[in-house]
Amino acid sequence: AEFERTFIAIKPDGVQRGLIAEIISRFERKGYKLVAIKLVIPTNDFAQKHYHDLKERPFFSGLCDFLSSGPVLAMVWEGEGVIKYGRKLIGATDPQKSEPGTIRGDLAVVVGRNIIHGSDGPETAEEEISLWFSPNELISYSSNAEKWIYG
Ligand code: DAT
Ligand code: MG
Repeated sequence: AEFERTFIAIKPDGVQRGLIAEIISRFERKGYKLVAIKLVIPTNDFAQKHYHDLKERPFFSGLCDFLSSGPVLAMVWEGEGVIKYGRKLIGATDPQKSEPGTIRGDLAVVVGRNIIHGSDGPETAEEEISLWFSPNELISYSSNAEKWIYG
């Protein structure tokens, strides 16, 4: 089956803190399918493109400096409702307000170092996937688990 896709990235703090496997496992065990993954150090220019919606905010330049400060694990995950539910797994933007059980709630403390990014809707998902990945990096394959996850 073909489901929606979302862009998920582990920011430099999550990579440096050794949280890659912990974070991937939460998406994987839920039943979502990984369709693209790569480790990249974005340029500051690229970070500004990624966060273009926030360019008027006071924290914009610090945010772009941070995102481009080290390796980012960029991923695309696929599944029914993955855009909205992925945000739920991630938790509120400010980890002080994220529920326990969410990625930010369990693993982060302050908003400026909240370890993970997830697309906030279908349009941004499409935009971010095409910013970070070329079409040939998106891998279409059928998962044997699918019939047990979706029935
Ligand atoms: P989200 O990452 O939950 O989609 P967002 O798109 O509003 O949140 O903001 C993008 C990132 O910018 C966020 O993950 C952390 C940073 N940020 C947001 N609000 C901030 C603030 N008030 N101070 C510092 N950084 C902030
Ligand atoms: Mg956002």
